[in-house]
Parts: sequence; structure tokens; C-alpha cells
Amino acid sequence: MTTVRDAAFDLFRARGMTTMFGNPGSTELPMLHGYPDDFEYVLGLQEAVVVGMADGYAQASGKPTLVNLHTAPGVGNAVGAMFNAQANKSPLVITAGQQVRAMITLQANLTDRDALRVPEPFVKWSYEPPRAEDVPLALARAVHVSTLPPKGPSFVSIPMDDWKADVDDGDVAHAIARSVSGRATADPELVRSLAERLANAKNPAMVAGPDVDASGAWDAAVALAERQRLPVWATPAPGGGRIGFPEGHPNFRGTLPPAIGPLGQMLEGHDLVITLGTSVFPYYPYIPGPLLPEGADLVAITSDPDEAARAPMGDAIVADVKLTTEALLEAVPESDRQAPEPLGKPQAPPESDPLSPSTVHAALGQALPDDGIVVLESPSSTMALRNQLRLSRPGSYFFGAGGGLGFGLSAAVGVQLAQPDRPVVCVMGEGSVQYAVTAFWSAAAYKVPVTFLVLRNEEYSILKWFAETEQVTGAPGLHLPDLNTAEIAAGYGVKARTVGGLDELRSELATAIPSGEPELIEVGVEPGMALF
Ligand SMILES: Cc1ncc(C[n+]2csc(CCOP(=O)(O)OP(=O)(O)O)c2C)c(N)n1
Repeated sequence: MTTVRDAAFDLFRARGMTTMFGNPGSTELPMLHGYPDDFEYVLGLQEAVVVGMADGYAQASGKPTLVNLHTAPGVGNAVGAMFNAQANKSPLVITAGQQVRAMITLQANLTDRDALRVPEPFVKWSYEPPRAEDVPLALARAVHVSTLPPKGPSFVSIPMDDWKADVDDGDVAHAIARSVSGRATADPELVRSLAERLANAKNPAMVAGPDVDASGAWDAAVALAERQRLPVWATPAPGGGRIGFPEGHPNFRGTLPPAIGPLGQMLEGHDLVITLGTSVFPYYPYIPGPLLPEGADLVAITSDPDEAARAPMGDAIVADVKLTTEALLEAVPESDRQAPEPLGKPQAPPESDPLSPSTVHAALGQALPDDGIVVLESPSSTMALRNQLRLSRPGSYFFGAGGGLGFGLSAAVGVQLAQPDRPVVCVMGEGSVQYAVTAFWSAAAYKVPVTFLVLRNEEYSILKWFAETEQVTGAPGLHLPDLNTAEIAAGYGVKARTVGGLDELRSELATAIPSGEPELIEVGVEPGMALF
């Protein structure tokens, strides 16, 4: 016989899940009793930050990642971050404490009386085991559910008296030993026929999405684009949580607009569009129009059955993106189509007072080492950053695909913990910082050397832009005067300063990025949407 606690930690250890992100309460302490030396615990001061850090860690490490939340109110605080983790396809195994079994029915204090229902829409599986001895198997099942495609969060509520209970050694050994893999190859016949369509198309194009990076299909996607001379677009920015194609590559054409009509128009002239690892498509504003140009076909390659099913047009092959792209690459000949013209980088505006966000991003582009990683949540300058940096290495870009603010600041801490040898720069709007502000404390407490670059424009610029496009006038609540992020970060223990001109910004970036400590640079920028 072994205890539920020992069995659970053996299971986590066997799966490489030795970093736990949490915020404890009385209902979680029994799980943490005698916390094993070979496990790390990363404390977040509020649950949205706990889940956000774990989300970044899971994506940047590619491993299922353990989260431990406080019962109902802690889970409630985390729900927005779970929504983001689901959109990011982050394999989180989220546990939460629960009252002892003997007092759930009488609803003693801190009972989560409907533990399964609160996270339900945002997780792949939500569960409370019927008996204490089922906890290890439930946790094993949660790990498999989270890592099978499409990856995503799962949730297990665990009554606090379960951890001491005994479980059968043989049952635990089976649960730990099982391996479950979901990397499926596509029907070879479908791949052959798609290869033929591609080779015979007059003017085909490719659209790359986040699962290219997540599945490790990067090199195969580049090789396919080169062999078939395909122009390549990035999937629309709101849903493109990761970059799926090197944006400095000569075949790269830019990022598709996130609305039906303009996106359809952008693909004008193409007779076949192949999408890799993206939904079709992560639209946001409703601008109707033809889904595709006249005469164009679309084929989506996705490992997510729901993405395939809900697409409003085109065919889909549901299979692992890397394996399918490799199979397609093998099956197509070298094309003699004209190679696309390189796009080049837009020229950033010259120094102004305050600086334009594009100028700030151009300076970041110069300061960022080749292996640098950007975590981005600066809504009105998302496109300016993409265009100024043209990031071109796998695993270099993380963005909250769900659109819920609070992802960026916390995820950057998790990304850096998972990638300690790569410099991480977290680019934030000053408004967005506030949704996960306590992540500064975790960065300082664990000496996580993220460079935070905060763009201060004293307003919710993106919402002013949306107000214009939605013909809304006189909306309140769009101004943010006197929000001093540098002082706030300093209060949490992060070395912080405010810079004015371009030279000062360049020199502070050059100092902060390699410093090996968390540091923050706040820079005043002109308000408004920055696209290039
Ligand atoms: C959790 C959450 N609450 C509210 C919003 C709505 N929202 C989208 S962008 C934005 C403003 C962000 O401001 P800031 O970070 O300063 O960036 P800017 O728009 O100025 O570039 C808000 C409030 C959201 N996306 N997520």
C-alpha cells in the first residue's frame, strides 16, 4: 500500500512534471505536506497569474504542467486564465483542493459545492474522483487528456482528506507505467491526393498557424514552402498565439487580416490555400464578404477535430501537423513556379516625442539576440512588433490567442522558467500589466530574468480604435492617466526605470536583456494604433 500523495507525486515525477505553479490555501496544504526535494513550487500571488505562468511554461517546455489552486474562490479567480490556456492549447493539469469528504454534503466552509461546473467550459475534462483511492488514476487520466490533441487544460478537484488515504501499489504502478500517444498520421491516400492538387495548382499559398510551432513542424513547413515556392501568410494575429513560419523568410507575405471579407480578398489570385496548424480562421471583427476568392479551394491540416469541424469552408485533414506536413513534403516535386519576392521590413518612423510604438519595436528588434523570445501583450502595437521584428526562429513568440488580458505578464515568467538559456522580453501595454501585476513579484522572488518593456500611452488605445470602427462615440473608461508601472514594479522587487528618448531606450535595452535579472523599462509612447 502507498498513500494517494506518494502515488500522485510518483506519477508527476514519471511524467517530468516536477514544477508546480500554485497559490495554496488550507484545502491544499495536505497535498503539499512533506513536499519532495526534487519538485519546485512556483508561488503566484493570485490564481490568474498562477495559471498564466503555468500556461507560458507548458507552451515553452512542451510538457504537461501542474497547477494547484485554492478551492472555489481560487478556481474562480483563475477562470479567465483557463479560457486563455484553452485557446493556447496549453496542456495544464489543474488541481484544486476541496473540503473533506465527510463535510461536503453539509457544505462546511470552503466547500466547492459545484467544483466541476466552474471550470467546465474552459477545460477538456473536469472531474472529482468518487473515492480517495481513485485520485491517482484521475490524475493520470488528466495528464493524458491534457496532452492528447488538441492539447488543453484539465481539472481535478481533490478533497483534502484524500491525500492520506491508501491505494493499491499494483494499481498505481499500472497508472504510472501507461503511455498514451495521440500523434496520428493522415490517411496516405489523402496526402497523395493533396500533393497532386498542390503540384497541379496554378498559384497555391500556405497559411501557417500556432500548431506548426507547437508540433515541431517548423522545418517541414519551411521546406514545403521552398519546394513548392509557396507564398506564406501567418494566420490572423488575434488567434496566432505562436508564429508558425519564419517571418524574415523570403516566402513570407505577412499576417492575414482577422476579418472575413478582407481575409478573403487578401487571398485573391490563389486557387489553392493550404493551412497548417490553425483554425480557419481566428476572425475577430465582423466584416462580411466571400470567405475565399472565387475559384479558390482550401485544405486545412490540423490535429484539432473541432477546428476541422467548425471551419466554414474548405476541406480538412485531422492529423498531426508535423507528421502530415512531412508526408506532404515527401510527396510533392520541386516546383518551377516563380519564388515569391521578399517582403522586407517597414522603415520605423524617426525619433519623436513621445516615441512611436514602431520606433520602440525597431529598437527592440536591434537589441534582441537571435535566440530571443518575445511574449507580447501590447494590443495597439501587436502588428508593429510583428512587422518590425520579423521573428524567425521556432519558439520565439508567445501571445494570448484567447484575447484575455493577463496572459502576457504571467506567461513571460513561465516561458523564461522553461527556457532559462534564452533571453525573454515581455512587451506590454501599461493597461494590460494590471491584469497580472503580481507576476512581477514571482519574477523577482524566483530571480526570473525577464526584461519587461512597458509601452505607456496613458489610454486603452486599441479600444479607441475599436470605438471608431464600431462607430461608438463618447464611450467612458478609455483613459489611463497616472499609471506608473515602473514604480509599481519596483514595489514588487523588480529593478525598473522610465526612459524618454531613443538613445536612452537603446542603451537600457542593451543593459537589461543580458543582465540575468528581472528588469523593467517603461517608455512613453504616442497613443494610437501602430501597424508597421
Ligand atoms: C480580461 C480582459 N479584460 C478586458 C479586455 C478588453 N481590452 C482589450 S485591449 C484593452 C486595453 C489594453 O490597454 P493597454 O495594455 O494599455 O494597450 P493599448 O490598447 O493602449 O495598446 C482592454 C481593456 C480584455 N481583452 N481582457
